[in-house]
Amino acid sequence: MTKLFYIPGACSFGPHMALREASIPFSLQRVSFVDERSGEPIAVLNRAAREKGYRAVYGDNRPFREISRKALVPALLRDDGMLLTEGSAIYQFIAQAAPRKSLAPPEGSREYYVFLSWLSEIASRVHKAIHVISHYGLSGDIREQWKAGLIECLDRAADLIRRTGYILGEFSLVDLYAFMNWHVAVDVVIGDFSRWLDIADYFDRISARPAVSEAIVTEGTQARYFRSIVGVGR
Ligand SMILES: N[C@@H](CCC(=O)N[C@@H](CS)C(=O)NCC(=O)O)C(=O)O
Repeated sequence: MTKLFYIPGACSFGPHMALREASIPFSLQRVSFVDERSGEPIAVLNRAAREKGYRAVYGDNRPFREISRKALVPALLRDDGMLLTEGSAIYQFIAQAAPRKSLAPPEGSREYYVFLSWLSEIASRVHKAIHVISHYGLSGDIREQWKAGLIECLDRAADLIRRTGYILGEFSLVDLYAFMNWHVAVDVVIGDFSRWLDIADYFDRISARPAVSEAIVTEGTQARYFRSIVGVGR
């Protein structure tokens, strides 16, 4: 059975929601962290833990590197034994594995390339900005430049949502990828939601989807903020 390696509330949350949207049978394998030297569990992977040294583990404290050399989530072990990494590839795989669910535009269509373009942009401008700002403690001009790129991308997505209800005009996995990163961007980088209050109903619509609610409940407290950020802004 397909297996998703995940960290609660991390970027593996998007593929988790997507697998549920696609109704693909899957199991979840949690990845956690231990101190490199002592082997003691690390509760939160923050900058201090990174500086001390850590190891990602799964199951019975087995090194996650045995599964994926880069040791990052999401990592999706397919039924045929292939390990797929990188969120943008995983969303494409999930959409294509469930064609009747219409989670992406038809492969090869013009719209499909717009879908790919958004996946790539969210990965490289939004998620990467969150990553470098939060994990490497960027400050000053460099932080502002990453933040401006992230906001510019989300503003363009917001314009499309205002016009047509969803980023691609109808629901697709790009909305889940944006939904998740938008929350983390507000939480970690921007600090408040006021800039996008007029599209709060979009976040309500996404978080009310059964697949999304199930993923939030399954991942527990660390995923709860995916519901709360709009409320905080209101
Ligand atoms: N480019 C990768 C980024 C993956 C990534 O940074 N994953 C983070 C969680 S959001 C992770 O596994 N962090 C654990 C670590 O840094 O050791 C993607 O888009 O999937």
